[in-house]
Amino acid sequence: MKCGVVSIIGRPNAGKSSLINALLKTHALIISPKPQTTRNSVRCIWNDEGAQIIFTDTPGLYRVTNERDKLGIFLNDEIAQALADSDVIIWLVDACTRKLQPDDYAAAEALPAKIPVILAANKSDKSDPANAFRLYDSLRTFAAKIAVSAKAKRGLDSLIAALMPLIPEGEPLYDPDILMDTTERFMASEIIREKVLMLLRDEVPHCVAVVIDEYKSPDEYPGRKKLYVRASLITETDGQKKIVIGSKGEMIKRIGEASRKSLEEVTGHEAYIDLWVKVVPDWRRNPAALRRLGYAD
Ligand SMILES: Nc1nc2c(ncn2[C@@H]2O[C@H](COP(=O)(O)OP(=O)(O)OP(=O)(O)O)[C@@H](O)[C@H]2O)c(=O)[nH]1
Ligand SMILES: [Mg+2]
Repeated sequence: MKCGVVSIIGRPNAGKSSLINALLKTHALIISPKPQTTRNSVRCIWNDEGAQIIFTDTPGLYRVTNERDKLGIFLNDEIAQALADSDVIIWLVDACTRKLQPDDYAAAEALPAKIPVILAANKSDKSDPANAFRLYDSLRTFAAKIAVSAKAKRGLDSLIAALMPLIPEGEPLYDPDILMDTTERFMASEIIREKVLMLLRDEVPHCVAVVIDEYKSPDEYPGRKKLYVRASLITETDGQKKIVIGSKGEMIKRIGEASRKSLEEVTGHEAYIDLWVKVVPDWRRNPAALRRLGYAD
């Protein structure tokens, strides 16, 4: 048997979470057109007869420019930890890239020297990746270069084939029935955050965190017919709170409705979701608040 950990890193919006969903043929991870969707590194488990690959999703590469940006520091810690724990790294870039950015040079330097790196160019359904390959090739050597499309499900077998020789021998770390190394509560909070990203505009979603206050599943409480979730949406200001609630509560109702549908699909239970909106001033800069919101190790 082979078993190894493969971290996927790259700029925000490159399609890292989408690629893992495509590889696992599920919608396990939340995705959105807005950058900085992913905030925690999450392990997802891929199995076939001879191998288990643990794909670690990471937040988009992010440059902290202000020491008070404690959420940004946490995102970077998540990436650094994932890199350190990897057997192989996939650097996922956008096939449409026309010019390297300062972040790309910083990423090339942050990659550990001893771990093999595969360059994967995503969104190859939109653009020929030849130019992106040429640009990133100038930054370092790669174990392989693969064109993929998470959306069109292209290049996935080639990516697995390129990974396989780099995966060490070893027994599986996870039971083959396990899809993700997270809790149902975490998944529920991510589903709600995905709807916040989908339905709210501009900067507002980035100022929102979700806390699950109560989670009662029929799996644990057989007397219950429905899954009950009570969650708080945390904003930084009163103005954001008003936007999240919307006029006559219309926005929070839409977020709740969309979350309920996704949660029912994922858990297979009828669900009831009770959403509250609370202000925690400046939570993204407040280490104690970040700890309570799950953005701390
Ligand atoms: N055309 C096209 N769009 C894609 C592809 N893969 C992902 N996308 C879109 O790109 C956007 C970002 O996808 P995500 O998977 O959230 O990207 P990410 O790299 O995880 O982003 P962060 O978590 O913010 O770092 C979404 O709107 C996806 O639908 C692809 O292969 N082709
Ligand atoms: Mg993501």
